[in-house]
Amino acid sequence: MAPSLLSTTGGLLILFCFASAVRNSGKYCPTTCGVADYFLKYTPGVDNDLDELLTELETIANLTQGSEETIVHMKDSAAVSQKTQPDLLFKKSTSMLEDILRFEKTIVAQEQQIYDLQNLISSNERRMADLKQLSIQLHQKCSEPCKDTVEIQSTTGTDCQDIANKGATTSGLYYVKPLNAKEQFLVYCEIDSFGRGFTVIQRDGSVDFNKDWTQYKNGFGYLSPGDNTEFWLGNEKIHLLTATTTIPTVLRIELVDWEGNKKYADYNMFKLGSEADMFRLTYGYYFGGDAGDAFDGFDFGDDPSDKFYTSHNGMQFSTFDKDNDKYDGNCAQQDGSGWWMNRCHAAHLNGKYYLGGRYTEKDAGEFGYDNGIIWVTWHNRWYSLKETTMKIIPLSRITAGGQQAGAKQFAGLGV
Ligand SMILES: [Ca+2]
Repeated sequence: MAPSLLSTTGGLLILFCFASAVRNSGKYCPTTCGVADYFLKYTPGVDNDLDELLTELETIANLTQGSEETIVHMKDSAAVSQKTQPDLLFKKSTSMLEDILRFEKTIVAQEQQIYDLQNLISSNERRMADLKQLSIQLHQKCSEPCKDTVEIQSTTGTDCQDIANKGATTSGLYYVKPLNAKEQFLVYCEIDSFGRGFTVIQRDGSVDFNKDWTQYKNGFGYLSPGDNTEFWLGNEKIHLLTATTTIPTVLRIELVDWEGNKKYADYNMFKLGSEADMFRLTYGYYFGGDAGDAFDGFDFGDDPSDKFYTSHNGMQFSTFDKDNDKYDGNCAQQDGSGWWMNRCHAAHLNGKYYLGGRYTEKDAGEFGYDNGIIWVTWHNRWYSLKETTMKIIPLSRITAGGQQAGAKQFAGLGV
């Protein structure tokens, strides 16, 4: 009996754990649907366990019946023996009476066991009914369309500065439609108290940025009104946002390390080429910041050509499935990211996330190259930054309120 009872109870405990997880997980309907399916798959198993319990109870009941018949038979035999041969069978009948007492005790114990088992069955049946009810509720919930509670602001414009110029003062999600764009698309606008509207094009942290050409072209990850999710806006959109503007665009890069320090670097006249030109990165010049100019390359001391071959201005975009770098091998594949690879990099903001920051060649997988989230003019190539943000703003607005104001405004991912 015991193993069957244990497995039944254990199975129910697992089910209840999942039931509470559903409630806690809240808003993501697909997960809830998955749990409902799980319940339905599990129900026949629990039903089988209950059937087995019933069968075993019947067996015990039969055994008890048999014992009772034996006792009656023994009592009769003792009576007959005492009548016919009282002297010879006296000792034997005494022993038989002791056996009868033992049997009677066994029967009482078995009846108690049956009573307990019946209680357990009733309890299991109640729990099954509860589970069925829960399953029905989940089904109803999952058949409703998933409600999107994300708030999208109503102001639209060619970019976030245009939206701020129209009076928007709240950071959040907005639709923008740059001059040559065929359709509008969603962006996160960071609007500060100086009326500056930054269009955020990248937020990186723990999410895997090892994606293919098409994903980098169209964008991936999630935009959120609270700016606490990670994403790549998409090369095509970044191209549209920067290609047709009459005022030069400043790219602001913001970095956070594992000690919580924040630094930034600005590049003026930032543009992304079209897909025909492999989304080539160009900028006019380093516009300042306290993180240093890693886009200009870095002299690692390995080779005199280090700086030349790790600069990024003028590089085309590479992904593991589209190698446009200046290296015999495939930088994007070896470093697990899409980026404006040279041979390969001094800045690598779509790199791999390393908890705590410091990592080694051994940590870096099969290739063993520096594949972290790197800005080498601040921390060396074996230190992976905790968070990065890339955002753009027209040059005419960047200095409003002072250069440092933008850096102070930067709140971080809040994790
Ligand atoms: Ca190559």
